[in-house]
Amino acid sequence: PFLENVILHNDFINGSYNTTFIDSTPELFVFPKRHDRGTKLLSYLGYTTVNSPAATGVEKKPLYPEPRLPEVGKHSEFDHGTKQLLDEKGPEAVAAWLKEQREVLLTDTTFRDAHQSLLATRVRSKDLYKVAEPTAKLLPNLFSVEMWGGATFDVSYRFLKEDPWERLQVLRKKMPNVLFQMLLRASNAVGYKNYPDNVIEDFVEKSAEAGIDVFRIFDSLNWIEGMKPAIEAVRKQNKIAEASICYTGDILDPKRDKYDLDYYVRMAKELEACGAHILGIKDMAGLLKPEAAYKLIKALKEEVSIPIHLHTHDTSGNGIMMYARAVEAGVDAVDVAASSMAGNTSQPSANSLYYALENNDRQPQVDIESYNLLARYWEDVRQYYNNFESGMNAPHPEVYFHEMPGGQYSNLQQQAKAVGLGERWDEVKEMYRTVNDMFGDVVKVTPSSKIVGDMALFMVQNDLTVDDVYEKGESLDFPDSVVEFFQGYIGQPYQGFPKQLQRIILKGRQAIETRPGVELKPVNFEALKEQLYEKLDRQVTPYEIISYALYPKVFLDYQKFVDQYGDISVLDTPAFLHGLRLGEEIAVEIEQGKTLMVKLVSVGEAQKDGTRVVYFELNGQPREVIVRDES
Ligand code: 3PY
Ligand code: ZN
Repeated sequence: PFLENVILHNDFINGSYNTTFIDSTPELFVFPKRHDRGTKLLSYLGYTTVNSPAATGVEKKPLYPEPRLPEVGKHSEFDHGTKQLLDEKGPEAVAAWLKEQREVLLTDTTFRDAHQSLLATRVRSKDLYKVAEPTAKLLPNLFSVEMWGGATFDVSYRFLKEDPWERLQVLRKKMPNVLFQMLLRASNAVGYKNYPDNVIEDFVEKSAEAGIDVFRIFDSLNWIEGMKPAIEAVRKQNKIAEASICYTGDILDPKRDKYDLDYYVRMAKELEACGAHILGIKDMAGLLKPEAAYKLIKALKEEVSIPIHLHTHDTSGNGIMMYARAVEAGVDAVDVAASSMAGNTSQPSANSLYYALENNDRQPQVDIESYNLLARYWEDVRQYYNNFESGMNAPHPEVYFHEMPGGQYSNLQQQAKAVGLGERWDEVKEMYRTVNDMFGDVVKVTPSSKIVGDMALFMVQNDLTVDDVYEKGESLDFPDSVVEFFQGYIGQPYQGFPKQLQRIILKGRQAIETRPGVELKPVNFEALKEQLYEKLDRQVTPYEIISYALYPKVFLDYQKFVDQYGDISVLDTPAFLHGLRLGEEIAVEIEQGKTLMVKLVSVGEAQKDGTRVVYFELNGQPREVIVRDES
């Protein structure tokens, strides 16, 4: 829906095209099936209305106030920001500039990690688009906005039924002045397994082209070998490679000496040598305590010459205090979220950090009144997503025990509920720690964290103890992700695998010690293009090809959904999640200047075949759709 097609292209209109035109601009040959968008939309709304908890009387569709959006008022233009610096001077200049600044710079994660960590990544593009321009105009001094990558790619297709590339491209237009940052899981891209090197290279190239400037690259086992192709690919695009250390354990606890200060300093130096422009410290679970942060940052500032960017999750409630110590030790930038989307499993609050550093010469230089107004918008929007909240309403220092990443907490909780373990969540958390110790104390971040989570669920579900695994392992059917992990398919953990457990889990299967990307056959993009053409019966874009390469099933399911229901990203979030109330009328702008008025008139009785007729008015005309009642 986002790309124009050929008949609108100037070269086509002017007749100045030749036979390479199809090959060089395939995106122009994508003809959206325009017919009957109204019916498709009604089918979706009918289905959602009948099957949402609101319709079944389990709960009522709430009434939401219009989110309070700040006025941009005097800001008719966008002030120049870090994006202009990168475009004009390149990544080295941005790194040098960052290091020179006296104040601590901020990355705002509200558009990505904050909602990944609080709301299971469910915030929709529509809610981001509304606040994008105000954010860019009111906060032009941010170092960057983290708005893509991590789980957002998969969740867009899978649950939101949106195209993640479109999100990136639209936001880029609305926010032209601030660096865009994404989280890249190195050789796992935005997925849960290693991909062939040429997939990583192509994905980075497309992401850069669509608008990403800063790539925070990490490997889920801190295995630098696995990060090299991604670092190379980013450098090749002349974008910023923020190569990151994942922080785990506790450098001040002599009993946790696997990951000590030396380990992190060594890794930092290696990443600098690999061509990192910025050193990221990714404290994905929020385990870095204030005094440890001071010691770590002090040591790293002495040992590496690139700027240091610190990321944490405020799960324990100690985030602001930790940042204050890191700022004292000289950290160059930190990750924060708008206050109403901060705290707990999310990042520490930007607004609170601002006040915490008042009268400190490193206080961030942002307009706090604007930031407070932006937080009001998010306070309202967050209500929409109430069903995805984790229920963690207070500081959770227990994280120092289970060590679960902030971005995983609410997702694993959903996963546990889905397999009937909702009531045994405490046991799952305990088991998560037990599995970590069994696996030899591993770095836990996507996808290694998911593997630890899968094993924990498996053990709780089957009432297995550690001894059971060792004694009955031969007869147990371990989760695929666990088997693949012990085969070395996501890389090599620091100090290797626990050998006995590896033998039990692999049951004679071979393990590799080389980088999986070297073993995997490069993807033939031309062949994929043909395959997709066959399946979708239309020309496909390069973005669609790489999405298909990363997530074949998820991508095709999304296409099937769009065929059936059309582009539902145009719906407001309450309608998307709950459908309509009886008698409710909404305006849906299906494209610029074209609005449909949709009113729910009544819902018919359930039929023997499990369907219901749902009666609407579409632009004042009666229309009905038959939907399956699965409630
Ligand atoms: C992700 O990989 O999605 C993460 O947020 C890891 O912390
Ligand atoms: Zn994070």
